[in-house]
Amino acid sequence: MQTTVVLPTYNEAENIGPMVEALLGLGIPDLGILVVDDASPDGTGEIADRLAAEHPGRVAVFHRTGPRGLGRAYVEGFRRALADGADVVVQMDCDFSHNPADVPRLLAHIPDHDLVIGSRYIPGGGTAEEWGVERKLLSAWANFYARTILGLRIRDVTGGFRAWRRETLEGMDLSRVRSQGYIFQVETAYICERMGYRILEVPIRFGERRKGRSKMSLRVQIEAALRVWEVCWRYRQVKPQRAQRAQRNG
Ligand SMILES: Nc1nc2c(ncn2[C@@H]2O[C@H](COP(=O)(O)OP(=O)(O)OP(=O)(O)O)[C@@H](O)[C@H]2O)c(=O)[nH]1
Ligand SMILES: [Mg+2]
Repeated sequence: MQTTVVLPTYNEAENIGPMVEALLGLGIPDLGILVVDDASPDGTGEIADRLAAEHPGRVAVFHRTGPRGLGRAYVEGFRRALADGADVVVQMDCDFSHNPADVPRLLAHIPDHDLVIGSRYIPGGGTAEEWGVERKLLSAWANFYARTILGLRIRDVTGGFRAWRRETLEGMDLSRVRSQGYIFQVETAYICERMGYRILEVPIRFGERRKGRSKMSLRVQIEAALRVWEVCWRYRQVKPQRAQRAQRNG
């Protein structure tokens, strides 16, 4: 089973090396890493190239040009991973907020599920201890807001630590994903649940970013909140695959 971890990076020069080493150090057979860098001004892309040279066949780098954005980077990264033969695609942040040691716990459930989510909002999960009350409330509120408007059962719809089966990403049709930024997480969770895929959440502790600066701003957060409504409208016709099949058959 070939597993590809897609790591989007924008100014993660101090984190990319330790993250790649930590992932390779897990000892997961057939694990590859695809770094998707958006021309980071801090030289993350060049560091990633050196890592790829040190670990041929295990680490690859995709240098995006043009407008940057988390959603854009993930869509193109997922496509590349599938084209290169991945059976399972893992997505995670590169700043150690997602603990690489949790990857095996996500992968353990992939044989019986179409999507496995590392979840902060189920018993046993949680957000960074370093966060103040304000930041914790903001994160929980954003998640509650999105899942309530969209009527989702998934508890953590805004997080970005997930393992996807190849068949799920193919069935969801990545070409319809429109999100350019952080709302990508909500959009893909929504499509997946609406289509009736088997989704499991496993608890994770989200940590504070280890090094570097945050790219999240108030403007980005407000934009994401408004985009939830757009996602709601865009996929109103999407029905579970099983229901569609049943309708066609009879
Ligand atoms: N390729 C690419 N990666 C991005 C972009 N924006 C963010 N990322 C990466 O996506 C992951 C999550 O972004 P973060 O900036 O950590 O977002 P966050 O966790 O909500 O906020 P902080 O940790 O507080 O910065 C990190 O690995 C980032 O480097 C982008 O425009 N392009
Ligand atoms: Mg982060």
